[in-house]
Amino acid sequence: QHIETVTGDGKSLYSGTVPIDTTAVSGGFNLTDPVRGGGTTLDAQNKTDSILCQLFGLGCPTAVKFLDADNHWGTGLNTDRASAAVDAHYGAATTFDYYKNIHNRNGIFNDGKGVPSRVHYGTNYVNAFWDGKKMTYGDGDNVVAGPLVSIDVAGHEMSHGVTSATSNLTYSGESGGLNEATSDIFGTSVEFYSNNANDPGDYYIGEEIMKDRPALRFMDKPSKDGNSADCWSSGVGNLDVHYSSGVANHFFYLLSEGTGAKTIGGLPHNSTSCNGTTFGGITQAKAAKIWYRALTTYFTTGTTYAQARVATLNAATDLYGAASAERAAVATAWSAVSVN
Ligand code: ASN
Ligand code: ZN
Ligand code: CA
Repeated sequence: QHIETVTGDGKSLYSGTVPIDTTAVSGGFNLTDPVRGGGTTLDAQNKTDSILCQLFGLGCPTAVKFLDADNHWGTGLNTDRASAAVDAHYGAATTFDYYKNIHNRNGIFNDGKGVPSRVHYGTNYVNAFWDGKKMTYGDGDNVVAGPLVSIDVAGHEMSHGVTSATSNLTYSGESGGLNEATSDIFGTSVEFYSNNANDPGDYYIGEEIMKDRPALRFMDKPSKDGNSADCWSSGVGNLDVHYSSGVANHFFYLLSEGTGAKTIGGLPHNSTSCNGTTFGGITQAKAAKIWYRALTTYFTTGTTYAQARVATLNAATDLYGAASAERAAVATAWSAVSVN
């Protein structure tokens, strides 16, 4: 069977001019990706989902296809509707490729299918979300944030789908923090994987979208956001999941990069342990391999921080051996965030 593939390009808001895979239709091209299971990017036309739609799928607004005559999409400015769609389409494709090429996972559900993305959801909507089936991005309010279509946010949200399809970490308590951290870990890993000079890899979440602060979250020192925990303590599970995630985000940073100050992706990073130890990292790529194996092999719905330590140690043994430097580094990094 011959499958005709069409590569276009687009001027994105955050990642420069990027190649995008599209489909030829009458009058031009639409944003359906024929090489990644038909993932398609749609215009939500500033409508929102009613409660009935959210709960029962009733009366949901229609999102419409984008059409481009010459397959050169967008202007790179937030004044046309296509540019945010280019970012979302590129984000979905890069996340698909990351899971396939790095973790041998064929799509969010491991079924080879792409997922829909909707852009321009609501008015001044400062969020993005995964609803179990598809991606949705707001345009932001241009005061707190611009359009929420950066690659780390795309990778974060779609990784909620991977978590749901695997360990299904419950979205409250310590498991909820681990769920959120998993999305920050893989959102960041997708950003590194994209290897894009306009948005190079870093351990900040949402640095491209935020307008009133440098980023939404900081994995080197999560408390820089004013709310997140750097170190485990009893009761950390009572925090909002976006703040209890700090312990695992800090662990992942320390495992990847170690302690000390460095510039990564052009941004300042400076991490210290909670117990006074100093050490080096094993690289972001190795840390992500360990986290993915723990997520898909050892984590369960109720995994706690103490159990995540055991799970990642087991994952490191599987991947690198019981006597490996990588396994020892996992123990050192958990101890450095007070998970003993
Ligand atoms: N953007 C948020 C998140 O992914 C949406 C939510 O509250 N789940 O964490
Ligand atoms: Zn999340
Ligand atoms: Ca980032």
